[in-house]
Amino acid sequence: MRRALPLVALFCGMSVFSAVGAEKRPPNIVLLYSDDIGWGDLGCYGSKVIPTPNLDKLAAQGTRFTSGYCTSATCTPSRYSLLTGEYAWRRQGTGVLPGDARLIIKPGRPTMAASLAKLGYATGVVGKWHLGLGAGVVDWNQKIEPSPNQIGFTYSFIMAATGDRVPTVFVEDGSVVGLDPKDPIEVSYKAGYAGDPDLGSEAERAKLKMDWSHGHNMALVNGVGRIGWMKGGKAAVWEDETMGDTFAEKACAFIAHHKDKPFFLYYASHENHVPRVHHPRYTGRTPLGPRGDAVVAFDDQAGRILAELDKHGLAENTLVIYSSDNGPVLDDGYKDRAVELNRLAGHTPAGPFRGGKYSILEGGTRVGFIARWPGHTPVGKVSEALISQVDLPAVFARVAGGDPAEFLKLDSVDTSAALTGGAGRETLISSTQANVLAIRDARWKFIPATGAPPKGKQASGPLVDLLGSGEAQENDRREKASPRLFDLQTDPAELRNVAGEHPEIVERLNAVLLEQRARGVAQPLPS
Ligand code: NG6
Ligand code: CA
Repeated sequence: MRRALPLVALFCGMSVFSAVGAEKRPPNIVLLYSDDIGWGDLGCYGSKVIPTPNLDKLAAQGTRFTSGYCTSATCTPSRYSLLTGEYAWRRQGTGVLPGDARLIIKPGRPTMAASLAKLGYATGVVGKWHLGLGAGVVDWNQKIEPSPNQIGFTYSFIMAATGDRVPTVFVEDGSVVGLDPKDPIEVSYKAGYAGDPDLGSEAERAKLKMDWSHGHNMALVNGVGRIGWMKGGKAAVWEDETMGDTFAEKACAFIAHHKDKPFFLYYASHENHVPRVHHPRYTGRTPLGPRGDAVVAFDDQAGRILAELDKHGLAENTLVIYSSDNGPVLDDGYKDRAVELNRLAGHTPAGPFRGGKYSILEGGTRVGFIARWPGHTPVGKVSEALISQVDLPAVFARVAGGDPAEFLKLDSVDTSAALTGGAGRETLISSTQANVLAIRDARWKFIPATGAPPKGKQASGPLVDLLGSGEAQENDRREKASPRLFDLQTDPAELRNVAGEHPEIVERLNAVLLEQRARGVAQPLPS
């Protein structure tokens, strides 16, 4: 299916890509996607206590964006937008999914992977999926369809949802890996199974490898409590400690296998989502405990994948993008001491921003965003261009020599020029799972009032806010009662609401937001 079309012709009007010659094969694309890793967690974004040499090197060899965004402050909606080019808040049923949810992207819809597969790319996803599987009730003992393989991926090696949700098994091309047919798997999000331990009891909790702090008291797997219940499938159950190595190996094998034709690899690491149970070789690599050590594990995985590109001489003709699915969180349901150790080390995982995972403040969606494409991305540049992950389906179609029109009809903007040193978006919308929306332009950010009653105290700064103290929560409630406008240039932490001083800017941004909302909010998913 390799095309012989002159790429230069397809890039007509896009002089930024004129260096791509007619005979040269289209670039490979590798998307390194982390989970819950914040803007401030990487060395190249200012972390002093987490060593991330591989990501730092990637940034030094390419361009590091300071206004790169996921679309939502949680996983499923961000990944939905990333793959479809449509904001998740336009659709119902795109919030954080249980592990037995049906696939929310209907086969036949345009996806980032399908558009590249049509151009002849091998398209692989390795890692955390969290977009559902199957068409209703999944039988984990049969071939599961639809899976990523029915929406554009030619290869998939995934976990269904998250590390803290059952089923705790890998699924490769629709089949559970290592399943013993004599020990079938059952999964339930309604009730436990006979013989399940009571993870609410002190005696059982004392035996856990990592105790839970909220939720995560249902199934017991590998000494860790999870969300949902599971029975059987013992031989297929993953080991949290080796999961990162398994994913990195599968990703490298995919690259090696497809080195002779264009490929797209979506590497969706589980790091540093809870439970943060990583390989013991990472223990103590940071003063932050499992949360910080898991960021080191992610950097290592990225390093292995980048080394695999080098090994096959592929780095020159590969666009590598790094980003994260949502901002950072400290206590996300397990007692891994993240709150205490971050406080002690003075580490600010959301960098200079306030809020984190789940929040409409910048810390929720403004994440690390790095692009390296030798000969195209300016080397060692720091770019302020606005770029959103919802753009990537269009951007990837463009750089692969395809037509991004199917994504431009939705919410993608072709920001490929930003990769080569040019401008990005004019405005960008971010959201929370509860469909709270915010809009920003180069300078200003507007968050409409969400109607909560005003009470509580004043703001206390970024770190305290992320820690979710009672004070910060009170303040949050109070803030939400009025429309908020922040000058991100002078006030990146969003501490000073200047809506009253700039009614014309509020009006302008609100008009764009209303126009966008008028195109659809919380509609049913295409059935
Ligand atoms: C929450 C979980 C949290 C995490 C999150 C999804 C509890 C108490 N909290 O409901 O641990 O799993 O969902 O994270 O169970 S995400 O990054 O996949 O969106
Ligand atoms: Ca996440």
